[in-house]
Amino acid sequence: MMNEFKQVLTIAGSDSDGSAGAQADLKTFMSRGVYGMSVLTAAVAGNSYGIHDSVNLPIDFIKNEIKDIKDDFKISAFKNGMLSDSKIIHTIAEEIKDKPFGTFILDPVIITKHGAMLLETEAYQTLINELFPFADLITPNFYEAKKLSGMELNNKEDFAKAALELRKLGPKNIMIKGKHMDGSQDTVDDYVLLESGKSFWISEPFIDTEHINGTGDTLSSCIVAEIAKGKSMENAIKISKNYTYNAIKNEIAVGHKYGPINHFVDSTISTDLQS
Ligand code: PXL
Repeated sequence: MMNEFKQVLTIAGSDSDGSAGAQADLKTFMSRGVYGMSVLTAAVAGNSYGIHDSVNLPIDFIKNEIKDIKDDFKISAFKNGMLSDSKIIHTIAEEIKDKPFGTFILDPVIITKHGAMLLETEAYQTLINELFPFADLITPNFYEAKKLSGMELNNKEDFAKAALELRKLGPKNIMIKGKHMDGSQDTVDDYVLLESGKSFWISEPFIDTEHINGTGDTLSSCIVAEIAKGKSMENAIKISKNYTYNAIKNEIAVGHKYGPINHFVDSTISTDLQS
C-alpha cells in the first residue's frame, strides 16, 4: 500500500535564499506532513541582506502551471504568497473562483512587517475586489490590517473593531497579526475573529532576533497544512502560531543578516488539539 499524503498548494513567488516565498511554504508543508506543490508567480533574487532583483512570470505560463495542477491532483487547501501585479491577481481570481483547490488562506502580502508597501495601488484594489471574497481566512499583519480597515490599532478594542471591518471585504475568518517591532514588548498578540463570531487572542513571548524572514509565509502555510489534515480553523490557527513561534525561537545559523526561521521544529501543542 502506498503512503497517502494530503496535497496542498502555494501560489507564490520564489525567493532565492530559501527563507521566504514558495521555498518557505514548501518547507513548512514538508515539516507538517503534507505534500506541497507550487504555482510560481514571480522569482526574486535575494539573500539575508535584502531583495536585489525580481521578475514576474508570464501570465500564460502561470495559467499553464495551474492547469497542470488541476488536471492531476486533489488539492485540499491552498494559499497565496507574492502576487505582484493586477494582471496576476486577476488571473488567480479567475482560476480559483470555482473552488478547485479547497480552503483558501489569503496572505495579503501588501506591506512588509517593517511598514514598506509591496503592492501598487491598482494591484491592491484588485486584491481586495477580486480575491478577498473567496478567502476562508486572511492573515494581515499589523500594518496591513490598519490599511485595509482604515483604522488606527492602538488597543485591543481597535483590533476587534478592525476585524469586523475586514470581514465586510468578504473573508470568512480574520487573523490580525500583532506588532513586534517594539523591543519593550513581552508578547506578540494576534487577534482572531472566526466565522462563527467567536473571537480570541493568541499570545507567544516576543523574541528579539533578526532571524524572522518568511514568518508570515510560514504561519499561513502551516494553517493550510493543518486544515488539509482535518483540523478546525481555530485549532489550525493555534497550532500554526505555536509552530511559527518555535521556528523563530530555535534559531539556525544561516545568512549574515535577516536570516530564515527554523522549519525543522515541531509544534509542541499539535497533539493536544484533536481536530
Ligand atoms: O515574506 C514575504 C515574501 C514573499 N514572497 C517572496 C519573498 C518575500 C520576502 O522576501 O521574497 C518571494
